[in-house]
Amino acid sequence: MCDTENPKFPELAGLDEDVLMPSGWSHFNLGSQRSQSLRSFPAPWLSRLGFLMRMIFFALSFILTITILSQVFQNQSQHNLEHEAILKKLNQLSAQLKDGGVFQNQSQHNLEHEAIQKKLNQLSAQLKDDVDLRTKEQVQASQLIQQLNKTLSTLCSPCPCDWKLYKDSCYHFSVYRKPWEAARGACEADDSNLVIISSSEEQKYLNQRADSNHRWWVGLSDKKKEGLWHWVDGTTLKQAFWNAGEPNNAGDEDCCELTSQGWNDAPCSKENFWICEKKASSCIKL
Ligand SMILES: [Ca+2]
Ligand SMILES: [Ca+2]
Repeated sequence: MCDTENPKFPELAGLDEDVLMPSGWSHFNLGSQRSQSLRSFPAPWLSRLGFLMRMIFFALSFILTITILSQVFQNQSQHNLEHEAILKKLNQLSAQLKDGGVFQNQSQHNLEHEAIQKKLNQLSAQLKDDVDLRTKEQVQASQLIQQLNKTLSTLCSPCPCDWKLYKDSCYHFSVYRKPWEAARGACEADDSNLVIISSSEEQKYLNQRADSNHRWWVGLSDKKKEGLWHWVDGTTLKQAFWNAGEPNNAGDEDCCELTSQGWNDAPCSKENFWICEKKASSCIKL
């Protein structure tokens, strides 16, 4: 017989709706009518709904667990790879250190450094030898130049053969007499001029060289203007060596003559010996 009064799940038939509903549902105010509806809802459906919810909760929990475990394993795998790479590098360094690779490179560098230092020392020694050789050659060249200059000085004649050399000038003492202008002309014909006395040393030299028994024309006159003495090169007289009381222009005396005592103004027409002067030739020096 089929008993419709007995439910298929008799164990649920006697339970209250608060027991069959999920936790917390009872807090909702379903009202007496809703409560009445649930009481009239068939018990098998309530049982199936609870089972379905448990399955969904279980499935979600399972998926979440799988996801977390997958992430953990993935991170662990990456860490393992990094660890393996570091370990591999350490093994390589250990092997290199073991077979002396590092020290071998250092030793090679030391050898190269020693080779470079040795080469530098050789170049330095070679440079010093070159400098010593250059110095020796310069000394020899200097000695040779001095010897050549000495030889040239013996060959060099700064003055003509019948002229006298004093400092930078050559002097010619005439052997006959002429008036002042003719004597000046004779000097100019010989590429010189009547002597210009420009220092006490020159004056002393001429007094020593000239025959004291004669009087000698020098290149000084006041022919252009009385009392204003000029040298033959146009310069005015600055340092004079007149005899005492001279120049006195006694009888129109406009030309200067050298005597054993000093200078005297005398008539230019008077015939005297004369002294020519010209610059000495410079010998070539190395
Ligand atoms: Ca005069
Ligand atoms: Ca005089």
